[in-house]
Amino acid sequence: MDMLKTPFLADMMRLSKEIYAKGWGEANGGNISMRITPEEMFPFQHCLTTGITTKLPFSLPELAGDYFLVTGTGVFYRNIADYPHESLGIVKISDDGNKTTMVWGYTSGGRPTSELPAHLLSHAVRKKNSQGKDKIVLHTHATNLIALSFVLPLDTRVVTKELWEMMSECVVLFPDGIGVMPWMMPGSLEIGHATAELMKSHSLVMWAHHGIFGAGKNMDQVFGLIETADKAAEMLLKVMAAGGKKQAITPEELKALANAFGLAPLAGVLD
Ligand code: 2HA
Ligand code: ZN
Repeated sequence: MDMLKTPFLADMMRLSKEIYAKGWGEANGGNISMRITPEEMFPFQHCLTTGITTKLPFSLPELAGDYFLVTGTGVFYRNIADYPHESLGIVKISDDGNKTTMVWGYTSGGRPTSELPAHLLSHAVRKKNSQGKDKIVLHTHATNLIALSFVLPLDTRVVTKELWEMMSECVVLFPDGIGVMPWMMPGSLEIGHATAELMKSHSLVMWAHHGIFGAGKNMDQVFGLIETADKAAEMLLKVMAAGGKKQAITPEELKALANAFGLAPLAGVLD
């Protein structure tokens, strides 16, 4: 079977088009990674080769042997579906967890995204936290969330409460809130470690004045999570522009809503 026909590649190509259509992936902005287990990759072993091995600046034994389908550096979201072999690639993590080997894609001299540290460090955290369910890390330049990072205090609990208040879905889709971090150097090891630290307790992490990181079990879920948070941010910006809130869903109502879904909202937001 051709690698392009696998559900991994099909999902990646479909969602990258949607991200571009949303206006969240201008030029080479944003990147995606998908964890593929050795068992899931087994039927496609014949499609793999052994390419360049690169040492990682950290060791992630929790990801040893896993495969990652990752967008290439400099790749434009709008071109991924038309040029998948050039735009995408698969790397395998070594048995000691501190090297990657390219095993598919990245033709024309490509290599994984500059944000690979943030992706792999986040995957390690989310894999552990979700007992292996979380497979996707998606970074995109979600317009309204970026705009919001200029007008709200850069505080996890403040931003979380403002978004939850905008519509009922928010507390249900991200009861663990949105982790907020200041602007940091894109592609650096520091931004990677800071993101992964927040991913221990939040499935969404806001990179102030830059974009959003989301994690979850599949592409549709993570896309939906970011789409919902960005819509809430869009409404909040409209409400601010219209003169500010006159009323909103109350903390008691938000608690009751989370309770109705058996969810525990992030502590310290509604008290
Ligand atoms: O790949 O989005 O954060 C371009 C970026 C860096
Ligand atoms: Zn970015």
